[in-house]
Amino acid sequence: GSSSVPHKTLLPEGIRPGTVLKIQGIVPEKANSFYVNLLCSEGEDADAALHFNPRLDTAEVVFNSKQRGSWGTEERGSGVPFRRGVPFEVLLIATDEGFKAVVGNSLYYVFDYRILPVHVRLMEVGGDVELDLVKIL
Ligand code: PGZ
Repeated sequence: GSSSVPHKTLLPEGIRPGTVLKIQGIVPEKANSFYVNLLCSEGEDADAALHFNPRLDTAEVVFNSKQRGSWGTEERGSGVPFRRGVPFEVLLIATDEGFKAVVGNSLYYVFDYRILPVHVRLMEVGGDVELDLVKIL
């Protein structure tokens, strides 16, 4: 697996309901946390339409947005469908109502839009993760 993170994918046309962002990788044995950010611009203080943040150290998966440099209200899925040392597949699907996070074969969470997907310009995957595949469908 290619392990260079952060991994950035430009989305110059934005994304729209129906867009599927597919991420396959392995959570390293010593992982604390990793993230997938859907950002509205390049650069340090970009707004985030979605911050998806599995935390192995605290056994939670945090969802949030960031606007004008400030995090919004955190949401959490129930359970942690990731394990250290185990491969995973995440699909982040833009739907009419929000971002669906599918982990493996199960719908894990729906994060209602705070920033519409048309504004997304960049997907960034980083933190403690070994990436095998990132694909826009
Ligand atoms: O901003 C991040 C972040 C940035 C870069 C990297 C490589 C990893 C994580 N994480 C945020 C984000 O998960 C946010 C979602 O609501 O929650 C905050 S903590 C409330 C995360 O901040 P971080 O960097 O994990 O901890 C910040 C911090 C530092 C000292 C004391 C919190 C408390």
